[in-house]
Amino acid sequence: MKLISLLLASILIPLNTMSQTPPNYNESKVPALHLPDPFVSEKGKLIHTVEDWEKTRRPEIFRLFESEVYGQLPKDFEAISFEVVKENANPFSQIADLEEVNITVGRNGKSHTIRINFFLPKPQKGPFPVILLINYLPNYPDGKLVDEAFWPVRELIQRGFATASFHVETVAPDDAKTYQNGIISTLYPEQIGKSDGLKAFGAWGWAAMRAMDYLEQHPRIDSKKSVLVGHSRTGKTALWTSANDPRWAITYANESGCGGAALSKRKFGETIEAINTRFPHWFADNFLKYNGKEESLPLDQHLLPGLIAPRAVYYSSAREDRWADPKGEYLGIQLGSRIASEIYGKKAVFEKEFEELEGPVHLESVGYHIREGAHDLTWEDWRIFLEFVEKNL
Ligand code: GTR
Repeated sequence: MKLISLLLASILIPLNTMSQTPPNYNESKVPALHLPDPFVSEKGKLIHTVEDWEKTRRPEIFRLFESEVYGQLPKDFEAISFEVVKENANPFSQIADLEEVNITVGRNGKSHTIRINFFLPKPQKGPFPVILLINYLPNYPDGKLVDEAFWPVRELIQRGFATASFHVETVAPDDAKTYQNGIISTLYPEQIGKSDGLKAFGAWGWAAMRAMDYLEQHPRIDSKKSVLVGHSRTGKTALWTSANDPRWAITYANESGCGGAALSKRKFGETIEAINTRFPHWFADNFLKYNGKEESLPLDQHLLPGLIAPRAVYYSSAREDRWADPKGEYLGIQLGSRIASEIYGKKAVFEKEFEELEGPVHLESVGYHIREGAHDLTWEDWRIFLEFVEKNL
């Protein structure tokens, strides 16, 4: 009996969180929420207009996320070049052209190369809208192209999208010991050791920006119609990327949970301490200050969609993915969409409470769905999200 319950515990709780406080999955134990007001500046000024938002409040919130949560995402470099190589067979040669692109970036006499795999519908010339997926799955490293369930290239091409993906390992390895062995030590070594320095999420976001540099100059791409997609850890990354880079028209974070869509102060499922312990290379070192002290965070994730507004933001959850806190993810977009509606005048009010949701909510520039099942980016997620894209791109 004891053995069975031990086994069960190790299935339900990721192993290295077991030494910490067990995760809370009980709604009645969620603390009362005291969330910072997006519409009051640090000096107490009420924020009503686009100008007040963009000149005063947005920069304050951006700096807080940069210093306390994600760390810096440096924008400077000296040289960038693109080289199309041919290393793999095109698995979709009937319907798409494939470009395997090496993007080489130079700074301070050093350079680093990342790879994107890029499919364009054929025989049409375009220009096409484009969807970039940030991939991290270990079994689909760069160059090995696609897992069709996670990245449904065929369906995207058939619907008239060009689509690209890069793997995070070509930028900054997803590993606490080796994450600096990519662009961080090569291009931005001065960031190492800073409490708000560049970490893995910033590095992956930087790579999404370099992919956009390529897409933007591509004659067959309409980069004004661009969509950035990430799942889970790369959903968190996608949100921070779009907060830094206004070139993305739509940003989609699937099941991005703690440090992404979900409110940290709810302490439901994965907590700041749990994520910082298992993944110390993801967030700025300053984020460690909030381990077990979510109430002292001077922000929460409901402020993140506002950094992307008035561009579109989409979240989704899976019912069984309680570790990512589906209700906290919904609240993140429900509260976060207030910038789109109250500052930018979009029809972006989520009227239903989480418990009342019956189907996807697709509003002007913001949307959300929850599906049955476990943590994953599935075709069902893509299919519902694409309905939103068709309305909002
Ligand atoms: C989990 C982690 C989450 C999420 C997820 C993923 O183990 O706790 O924050 O990022 O991994 O990326 O698959």
